[in-house]
Amino acid sequence: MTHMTRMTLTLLALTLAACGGSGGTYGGISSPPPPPDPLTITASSSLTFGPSSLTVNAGETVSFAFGSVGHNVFFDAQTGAPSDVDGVNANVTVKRVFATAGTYHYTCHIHPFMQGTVVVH
Ligand SMILES: [Cu+2]
Repeated sequence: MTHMTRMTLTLLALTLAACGGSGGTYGGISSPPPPPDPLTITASSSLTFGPSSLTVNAGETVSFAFGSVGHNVFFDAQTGAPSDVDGVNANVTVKRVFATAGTYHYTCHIHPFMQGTVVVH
């Protein structure tokens, strides 16, 4: 074997090694995580309901998510309004179904300046 031949074989071996492992697939397409439930009103420790106005479709369920500070939800007396979330609610999520189209204003009686609206189409 000549010097040149040995050189060529060495380069060929290196080239093959560098290519090793290529051609693999990228695996399955991972699906994105599900979006957070958009029908949630969060009663925050900064004493606000967010979003202050939430629009839903009739028959949909809205989650009222209460954080570390206790709150409640009292709807203005109105036909079609769901039942109030009375008492002091902290670190809990309470669901209410809005079955009837309308605009429902509510207030936290612990913090009367905490108010919000659910608009039902
Ligand atoms: Cu409150």
